[in-house]
Amino acid sequence: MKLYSYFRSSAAYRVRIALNLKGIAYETVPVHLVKDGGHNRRPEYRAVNPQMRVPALVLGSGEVLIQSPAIIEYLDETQPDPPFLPKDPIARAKARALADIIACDIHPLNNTSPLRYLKRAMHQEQSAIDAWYHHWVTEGFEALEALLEPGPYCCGSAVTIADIFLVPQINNARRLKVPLDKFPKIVAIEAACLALPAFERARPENQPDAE
Ligand SMILES: N[C@@H](CCC(=O)N[C@@H](CS)C(=O)NCC(=O)O)C(=O)O
Repeated sequence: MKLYSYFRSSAAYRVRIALNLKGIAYETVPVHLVKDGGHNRRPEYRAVNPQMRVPALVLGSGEVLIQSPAIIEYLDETQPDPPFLPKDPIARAKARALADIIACDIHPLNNTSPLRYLKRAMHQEQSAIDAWYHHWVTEGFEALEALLEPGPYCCGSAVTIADIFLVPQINNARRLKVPLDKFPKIVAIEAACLALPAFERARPENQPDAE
């Protein structure tokens, strides 16, 4: 498999963790999201993913999958071991809800394109953009902190999609200097996950395109 990725992309980070947890070997194809206005906007990459975002996963068959939640579900469906969701339907819905807080309610507001739009089209100062970023991460993390069950992982003793989505979002929050002292459960889960080789190998600084 080939993963179009950018070391700092949290959506690509999710898929790197998922591939590592499943023990699937893949080749990284770096797509720089900042240089020259973003290499993701070049026609070569647009031909891979018309949405011009990373990640995109190219399967052995040549089929291209986009959108990290869809890719992660595909991996879990085609290679069920280890499972990314608990067996019990209520527990599954809860794990999905934690992942959705990040994927649907935090990440889209703080992604490269919306932040760039705030700056260039809406003429916002960097301080206002930083405040926007901090606000949505803090609000989302407050909800997560209240919902998290006793660890070591988001949903108890096994890693689930909630951890796969949470760890990259914490990395982003740290990079953008969001204070995390109000979130001891989130920080403890991050430490537990990063102690696992699948998470460690997926870290931005361990990628071939890391700067
Ligand atoms: N919902 C998508 C989000 C993908 C996404 O927005 N990726 C960002 C990096 S984290 C990106 O490629 N941004 C480039 C841009 O917006 O120009 C997913 O989960 O795959």
